[in-house]
Amino acid sequence: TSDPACRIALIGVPIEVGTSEPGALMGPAALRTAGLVRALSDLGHAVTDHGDVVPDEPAESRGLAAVTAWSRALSRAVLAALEAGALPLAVGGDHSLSLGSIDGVMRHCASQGRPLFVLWLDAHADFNTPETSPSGNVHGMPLAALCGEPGFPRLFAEPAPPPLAPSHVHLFGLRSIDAGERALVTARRVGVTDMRTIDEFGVVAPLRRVLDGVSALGAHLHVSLDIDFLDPSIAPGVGTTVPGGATFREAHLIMEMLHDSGLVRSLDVVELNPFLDERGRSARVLVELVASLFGRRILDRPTLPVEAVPGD
Ligand code: 4U7
Ligand code: MN
Ligand code: MN
Ligand code: MN
Repeated sequence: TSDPACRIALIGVPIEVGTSEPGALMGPAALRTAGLVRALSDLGHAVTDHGDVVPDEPAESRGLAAVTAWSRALSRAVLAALEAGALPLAVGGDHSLSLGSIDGVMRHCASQGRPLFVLWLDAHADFNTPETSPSGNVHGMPLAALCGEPGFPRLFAEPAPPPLAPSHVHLFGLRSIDAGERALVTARRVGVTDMRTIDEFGVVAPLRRVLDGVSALGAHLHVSLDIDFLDPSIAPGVGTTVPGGATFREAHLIMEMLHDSGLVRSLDVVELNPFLDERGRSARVLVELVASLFGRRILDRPTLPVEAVPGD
């Protein structure tokens, strides 16, 4: 995204079979209403709206089988976008959609022999398995499935790509984790910047460390932005609110740093629930943040080293 302009493939994923709170299926429509395409094309990007993904089989019930029907279709759309040289932007929809988007990205990376790194901006770890999940909701499980934890039925089309390396996943903004997933996240050595770390060090130092690692790996960076990463006071339109999230300024700065890094090659924006929102506030905040990730800035200058902070 450091190029002056890029091709962006917008893919709507109105899925809510991964959650027990109805309303997320309205997310893509709300983001379009809030002006997502316009915000990105105003920055000079060539945006193609591919409309909404259609699941492979009609999926009415909740759970893993229904999510699979969506994720296989989304995986193909994401892979096609990457193969066409575009940056896929999957907008949801609940977080189970990342099973499909990241499966598509993994296939692309495997074909290029390129490592993949996933930055997970979320209040939650989303590392439950069907065994550890207290709720049974699939939106709390995508990372465990992608990292090859046992207990999942065949989610991905054959031949499935090799699983995601847990050491190439970084949870950023974590403040709610269940006992079972905490044990897994620790045992698998998933990278974590929790809210306490952000309280102590701010967002800049931890994120720079992550981005330096990604750049040293030469990896494709996939960013998965769960709206509950943000504090519910600025983004109330979400089913699973957890107090004590990122402020608007923190989230905004993260987006600017991601843009400046030039490393982001694919993006999910998930968990917006317009039915729970207040007059479109949360959708508008997300559009602002996505625009910052794609290069909207106050003045033309990159992130500065601390010594170089402009003064008088
Ligand atoms: B989200 C939860 F138990 N961990 O598994 C679960 F707290 O995509 C919440 O991050 C999952 O919003 C939240 O159900 C999923 C719960
Ligand atoms: Mn999530
Ligand atoms: Mn979450
Ligand atoms: Mn949520």
